[in-house]
Amino acid sequence: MVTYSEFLSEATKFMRASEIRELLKLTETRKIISFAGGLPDPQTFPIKHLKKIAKEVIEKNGAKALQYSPTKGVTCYREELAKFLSRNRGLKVDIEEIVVTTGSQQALDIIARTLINPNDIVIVEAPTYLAALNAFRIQRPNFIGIPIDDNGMKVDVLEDILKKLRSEGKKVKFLYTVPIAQNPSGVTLSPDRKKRLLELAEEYDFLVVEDDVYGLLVFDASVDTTPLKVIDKTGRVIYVGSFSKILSPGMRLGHIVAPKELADVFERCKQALDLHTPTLTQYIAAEALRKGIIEENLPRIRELYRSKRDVMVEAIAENFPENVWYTKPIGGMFVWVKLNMNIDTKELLPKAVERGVAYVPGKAFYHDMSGIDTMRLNFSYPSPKEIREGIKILGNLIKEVAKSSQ
Ligand code: PMP
Ligand code: G9A
Repeated sequence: MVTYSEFLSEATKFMRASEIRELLKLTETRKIISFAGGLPDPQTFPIKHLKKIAKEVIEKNGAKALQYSPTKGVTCYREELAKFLSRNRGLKVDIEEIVVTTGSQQALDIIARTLINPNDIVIVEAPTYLAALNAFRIQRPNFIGIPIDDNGMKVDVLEDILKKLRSEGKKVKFLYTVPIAQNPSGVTLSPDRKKRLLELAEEYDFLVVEDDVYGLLVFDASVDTTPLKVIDKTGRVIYVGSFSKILSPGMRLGHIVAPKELADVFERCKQALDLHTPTLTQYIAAEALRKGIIEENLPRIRELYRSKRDVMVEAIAENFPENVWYTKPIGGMFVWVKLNMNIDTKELLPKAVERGVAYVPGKAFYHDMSGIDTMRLNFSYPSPKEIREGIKILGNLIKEVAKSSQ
């Protein structure tokens, strides 16, 4: 008998199972209304276009598209990506500042590996994207969480913490933020706070990792969606993007945009991880970008998600107890709920699943596993009918449990 645990590295102790991925196994095998994983609605995939492009790419460019390719990414794809980011996010970048990653999840892993030493201070929103916490955690940072409100991270609280850290002789390595339509809460950082955040980064000398995966999924045209990287004048922002939410997550196309000196370090790190992101998907995406397919599709995706958000928010207002607090996101894929009662949403989950509904308990989105009475509800994947049904089931369950615990 081999005792495998004796052979495992120290690092494995810090590898947490992702609640989202574990729930995905459950929702894939059971007939259930899933408000759990942040899956795009498959209706948004431009299947017809991609079928045609994939065929053309293999026929005309097969020798290159099926070959190994550079670690930073296929040149023609990075060129198209740079143009796309300029047109849609106002970013002016040289292709040497771009590292194409295997999903933006890999970007977070690369950033963790190249920037974090054990015990370094990493600041995150509380709550924040749980798989970012899991990627960072393996490098053993000390997390500090900053609370959020309807205008995103509370920058005044951040400032107080930075002052205190400085008085203790401590420095922050980087701050990770999802400024627009945040995962999990759906809130968006206000323009004043963006400006102040960058001033603080300068004053206290830390880097900012901007995760912009929902930056183009905003339904309310009046909201300012300027990336921090566009406002940044001093090169402190490392920008992370992805085509998972606006093209296809299965293609696994993410990217980091950073000053060349850093991009070169990220490239070295990626060489050891997977040599490069699949060449074929980069060729297909380059052609999709050239043909303007994503831009053509975006208004339709936004409208679809806006209408699903409306259905969810209305259903919550109708079916959940009155003192529950929930966000009304201007974009993205999630509504965040705080029950404001003595209910542990992790304990509630098996009961919800028994009744045919899944969600992600909020705890895992907190660096310190607080937020016991919170939950994240995805509205992009379920149909409007399922949203109405599922929220009703969940609302009734919450009311029952609240009553029985009184
Ligand atoms: N960042 C955030 C904030 C996300 O929500 C996600 C996916 N849910 C990712 C990164 C990773 O996405 P991908 O690897 O598919 O680009
Ligand atoms: O399937 C995944 O793990 C990606 C989704 C992320 C999320 O639900 O936040």
